[in-house]
Amino acid sequence: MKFLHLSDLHLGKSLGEFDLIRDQRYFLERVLELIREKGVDTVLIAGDVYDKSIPSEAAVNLLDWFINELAEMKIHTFMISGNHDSDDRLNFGSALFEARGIHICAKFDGTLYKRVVTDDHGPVNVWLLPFVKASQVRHYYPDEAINNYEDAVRTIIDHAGIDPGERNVILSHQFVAGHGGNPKLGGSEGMGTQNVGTIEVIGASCYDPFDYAALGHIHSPQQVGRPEVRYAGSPLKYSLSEVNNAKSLPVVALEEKGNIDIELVPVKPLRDLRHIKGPLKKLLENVENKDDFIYATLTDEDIVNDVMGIVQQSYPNTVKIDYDNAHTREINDPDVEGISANQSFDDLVRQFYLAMYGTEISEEEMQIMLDAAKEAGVIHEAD
Ligand SMILES: [Mn+2]
Repeated sequence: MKFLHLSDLHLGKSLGEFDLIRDQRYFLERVLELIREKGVDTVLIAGDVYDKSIPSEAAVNLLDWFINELAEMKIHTFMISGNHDSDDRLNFGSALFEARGIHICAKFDGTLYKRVVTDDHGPVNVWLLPFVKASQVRHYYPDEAINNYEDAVRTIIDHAGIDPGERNVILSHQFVAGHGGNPKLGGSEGMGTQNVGTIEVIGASCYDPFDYAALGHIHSPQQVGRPEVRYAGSPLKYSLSEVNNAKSLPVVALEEKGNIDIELVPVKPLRDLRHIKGPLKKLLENVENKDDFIYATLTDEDIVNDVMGIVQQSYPNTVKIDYDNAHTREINDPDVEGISANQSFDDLVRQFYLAMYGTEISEEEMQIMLDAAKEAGVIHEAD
């Protein structure tokens, strides 16, 4: 079996005001090329197929086209839902699609869904676990102690009756951490930082029974623990924080039990997302790949009027412009000299306000600060 691992397609997503559907179509065309080139027979899509629970028409059309192409090419395709997908909508037609080798499992019904693919070395069990919350799993296993997401996933896997002597592959969309700590986030996962290090984190050892775990959820491609427990990552840079995040696709040859080879194939986007930095004049001197998405940081000391309009004449797909100059550095790194430990709360607030706004704080605003500080326990009535 030779499979290609995809995840977090987020079909229908935009970057700032720019629609990415052309870029996503381009990516999926490259996937089809890669399938032919590498002799891939199976495609795994590990959730967040769509960007929204009610996807756009363009996104639905794109997925429709893609799975039709896969079916025509007789590629076994396995797909689960992620936290961005609507379970019911993604599940549409799944019973009918089975007959054409398109296996969609978007709704958790209490059991781990299994399909068997046979190759020259015998059967490969492909297990599909759509995104689940602990509460959903508790409903099916009322007698198990399920206090967090790890308990939930372990319970499902423990009840699946996995034969460790056979070859087993799982698709799962969860927040998985290795022994070394949490995975490196891409930045466009769309989850709050409060999720990191809490009940949603699942230890990579949950996936020990599997020869390969095709994970989705984290947008930065990486292995978690061992190389065979892996996030494919999103196909495109979906946020400015991913500007230096090189995307790749795992192409995995699963031979007989214990013999697995993972090749990471770099992905070249239709339009890259790049960060450029320098004085405006210099940045616009040598314009390269003008259709790329641009995040520009200007080092000019003076603010330029209608700077977006000016930059977009050279780079029409400019997403964001900010400044790095003496003024912004002062705001980001205020001068803390001249503050001493025995200054009163009032004095510190007055000083800070003056530094930020260049004017004295009003008595009314001061009172709001004092009330808030008392409520937060920063100062006490007697202070
Ligand atoms: Mn995602």
